[in-house]
Parts: sequence; structure tokens; C-alpha cells
Amino acid sequence: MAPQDFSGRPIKKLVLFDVDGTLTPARQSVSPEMLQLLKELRKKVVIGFVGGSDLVKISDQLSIPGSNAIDAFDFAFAENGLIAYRLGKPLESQSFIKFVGEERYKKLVNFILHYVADLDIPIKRGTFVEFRNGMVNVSPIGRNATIQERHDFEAYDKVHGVRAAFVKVLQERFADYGLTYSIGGQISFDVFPDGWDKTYSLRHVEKEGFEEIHFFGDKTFKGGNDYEIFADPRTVGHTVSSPADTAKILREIFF
Ligand code: M1P
Repeated sequence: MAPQDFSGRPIKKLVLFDVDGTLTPARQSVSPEMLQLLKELRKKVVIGFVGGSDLVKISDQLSIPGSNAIDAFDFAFAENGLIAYRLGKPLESQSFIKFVGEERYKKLVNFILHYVADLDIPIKRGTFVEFRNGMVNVSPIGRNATIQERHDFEAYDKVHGVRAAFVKVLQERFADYGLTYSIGGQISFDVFPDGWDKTYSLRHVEKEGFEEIHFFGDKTFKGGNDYEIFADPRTVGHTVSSPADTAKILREIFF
């Protein structure tokens, strides 16, 4: 049975990780080497992930046969911490639809779908809006693009700013909704209530009394979905360029 507290850890610090680009290549699986390193790290400190994706996708990425993402970390935060687990047990969760309300949501999603329909981009696939518990994810190309199509769209978007322009329109059109738009991945952006960025996860660990909370992320620049938690005074932020970079910095600091 898992212990209920962290008294066995010699270092009273929490280390939180973004998922895509930090623990794994974007939308791909964690390597056995990274899992082994995290296992070693967990003997010393308390560890957690805080991802923007939903729990099913993050679990797929962070599990290898015989392991489970929720059990491999002390804290598991999906959808920026709107879905949260501590030592394998669920913590209180929040919902986007309760915050926005059905009527207002309908106006938002109708507008988004019309906007996507009018977009002239090289290819479109399917699932342009993904409704999640704590947010809505919007993708101009569609979420079931292949890995290659993702790379191509990301490169196209760097030149044409499709997502940035889309976000600007939504910010203006729905200015009274109290929503934040975050371009965190390759093909989409997340939409969630103001303040429900990755700092949301910190409310779940505030009472634990950690000496320090470290955060590792790759999108720590302003506008990136790691920015708020990286810049938050409650965390010590680390910017990484890849999972290999994460491993290198971890070894320097904690081993
Ligand atoms: O974790 C970063 C982002 O990963 C995905 O983005 P994309 O599909 O655009 O690469 C999404 O799950 C997104 O919600 C998340 O923020």
C-alpha cells in the first residue's frame, strides 16, 4: 500500500514536470530511461506531472507496460490540475462547463466551428473542438492529424500565425467570458477560465509544506502554457529544450 505522506523522502521538495517536450517528445511516449531516472528521483524528493492534456492521453504517454502514470508520480495533474491525484487518490476536480454555462458555451463553440469552416489552411482532418472537463481544446487542423501532419502544421503556423490570429479574434469577440487562451502544443490551443492555467495545480500542494517547488517546462516563454507556473513566485522554474535536457538538469541538481 502507498504511504499517505512523504516523510520517507530525505529532501522536502516537490519537483513538477510539464509532459510534452519536457518528459516526452511532443505527444509521444516516455522513454524507459526517463522513467528509471524519475524512479530514482522519487526516492529523494516528491514528484508530479502537470500537463495540459486530458488524463487518458497523458497516461498513455507516461506509462509503459507494467507501469501506471498515476502510480509512478506522487502528484498527477491533468488539464492543468483540474483533474488531480495525490498518491493515486483523486482530489477535488472542477468543470469548464459549470463555469461558462451551457448557453454561453454554445455561442462560443458555434463561433469556433464557423471560424474553422472558413479557414483556408493546407489540410483539415477531424475533431476541431475537444471538450474536456476543465477546458476546451481547439485545433484548426483537427486533433486526429497524424504525427507528420502535426509537424507540418506546426511549421506552417510559425509562418502564418493561424492560431495566434484565431485566439485574437476569440479574445475580442468573447472579451466578457473571463477566458484565457493558451498555445501549448503543436496544432491547437487551450481555452479555460482565467487563472485555470498550470498554477491551478499549486492549490493542491499548498498545505504540504514543501521547502521548494521546482517546475520543469519547455514552453516557459510568455504566451506558452508553462509560463504562469514557471514565473510564479511559489516555484523555482527551469526551462528545458527536450527530455534529454530535463534529465541533464535533474542530474546536476538532485544527484
Ligand atoms: O501539453 C501541451 C498541449 O498538448 C496538446 O497540444 P497539441 O495537440 O496542439 O500538440 C494538447 O493536449 C493541449 O491541450 C496541451 O496543452
